[in-house]
Amino acid sequence: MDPNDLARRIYDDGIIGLPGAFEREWVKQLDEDVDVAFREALARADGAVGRGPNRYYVEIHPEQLRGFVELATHPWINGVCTAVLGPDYQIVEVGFDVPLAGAVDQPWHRDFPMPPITKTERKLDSLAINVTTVDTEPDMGPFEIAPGTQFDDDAEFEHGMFPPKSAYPRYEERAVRKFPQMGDISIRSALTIHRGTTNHSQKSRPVLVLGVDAPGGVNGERHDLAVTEGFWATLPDSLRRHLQCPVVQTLRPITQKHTIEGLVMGAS
Ligand SMILES: O=C(O)CCC(=O)C(=O)O
Repeated sequence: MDPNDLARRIYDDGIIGLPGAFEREWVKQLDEDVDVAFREALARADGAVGRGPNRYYVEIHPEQLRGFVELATHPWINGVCTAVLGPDYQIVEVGFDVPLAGAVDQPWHRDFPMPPITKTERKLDSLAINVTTVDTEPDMGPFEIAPGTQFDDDAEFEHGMFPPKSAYPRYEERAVRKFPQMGDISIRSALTIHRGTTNHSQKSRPVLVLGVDAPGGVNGERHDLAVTEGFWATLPDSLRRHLQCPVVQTLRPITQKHTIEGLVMGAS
C-alpha cells in the first residue's frame, strides 16, 4: 500500500498493522534477546520500571537486539515513518513492555501529553512501532486501543495522559483488542488512547517498542539510547541518518526515566 495512504490511516485511526512482516525464526531470536535484557534489567536498580502490577517497561540499546538493523530498515516502517514524520525522522527509543501473568487492566491512557504542534496544528510528530515476540491469545491480556482518539482534547486528562472515568464509555465503545502473531508489526501514535488488559494466563506477552520522532520532536529527551563505535561502523548509511544518538566506547545500562506514575498501580 502507498505510504501516503498508510499515513492517512494513521491520522484517521491512530494505528495500522502489517501481518507477517518478519519470519517466525527472526521473532524467536528477538524474544530471546528481550528475555536476556529483561532478566538483566530486573537484576539492577531502576533497570525496569513498573507499569502496573506484574507489568514492566525496559529501555535498551539497539545492539542488544541481533535483529535491530532488519527491524529499523524494514521498508514498510521506513515508508510510513517518512510519510508521517518526514525523511529525517529519528529513532529515539528501543524498549519493551512485558505484561506477566497477573498483570491487570491499565487505566486508559496515552504514553505522554499531547505536544503543542499536535494541539495547534493537528500534526503528529512521533510514532511508536510495536512488535510482539509471541503469538497473542485471548487470555494473555491483549493490548486494547480506541481508534480515532489520538487528537482527543486533553483539557480534563490527568497529567495530560489519563482521561477521566466519565470519558471511559467513549473508549470502551471504540475499543479494539489486538491479537498480533509472531511476525506482525504495528505502527501507532502513542497519543491514541490505549491500555494493556488483564493477563489471565500463565504466559508473558512481551512487545518491543521502537519510538520515532520527527525532527524537533521531544520524545528523545525521555530516552537514553546510544551505540558503540564498533556497532556504528557496521550500520548502513541509510540507517545512520535516522540514529543521531551518542556513539560511545562502552555502553552504560539504561536507568529508566520514562516512569508513568499513573500506571504504577493499575486501574482503580
Ligand atoms: O500491554 C501493552 O501492550 C501496552 C502497555 C502500555 O500501554 C503501557 O505500559 O504503557
